[in-house]
Amino acid sequence: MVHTINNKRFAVRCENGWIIMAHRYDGSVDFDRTWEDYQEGFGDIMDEHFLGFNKIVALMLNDRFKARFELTSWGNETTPGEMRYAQYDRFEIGDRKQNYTLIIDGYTGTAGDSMNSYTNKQFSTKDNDHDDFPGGHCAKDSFSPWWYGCYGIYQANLFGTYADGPICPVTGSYSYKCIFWKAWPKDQLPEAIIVNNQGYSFKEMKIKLKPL
Ligand SMILES: [Ca+2]
Repeated sequence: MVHTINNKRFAVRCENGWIIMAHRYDGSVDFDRTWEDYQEGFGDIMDEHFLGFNKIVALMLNDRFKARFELTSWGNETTPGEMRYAQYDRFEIGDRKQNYTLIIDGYTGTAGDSMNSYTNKQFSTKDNDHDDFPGGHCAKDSFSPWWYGCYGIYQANLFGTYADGPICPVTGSYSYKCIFWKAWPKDQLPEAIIVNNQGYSFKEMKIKLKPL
């Protein structure tokens, strides 16, 4: 249970002092949801869920946070799945008036830095377009909310479609529609679909926060 300085009380799931902000591992919860859903949060904190911006912003008012993105690959008959992470020493999310603008910096980790292009980007959902692309609507076109820039710099899409295996079944003129991370993994798919890892979809992803 968290009790913030602005008098909000809510339950969170913690792991070694890290608060789970988002968790996906079986596709049981749809992440292509509305702006209001992302404000309120959805899913069960013990299962797949997104904590919700109302709570995340309350946390941000309380403390300064670092963030850790954990990605687990599927593996195959001979190689087990592997967990790698990207940690950021600076992680801030602006309030509702700022459309939950992300500030992210200070990468260390093993998964590569696929978040650097998203700093200073506002959040978009299928019903609320705040991306940098005047001619399109990235969240709607990609079936996934995110802190979008424009099409040319897609690097990560962790709220994309959940695939039941490593190959993203969602196709179209642009890929990157499943749980995608540009920097990893490079060697687990046939050559034809590993370009920027756009055809890969992770088995599990977690975004966690810890006070500095
Ligand atoms: Ca747009």
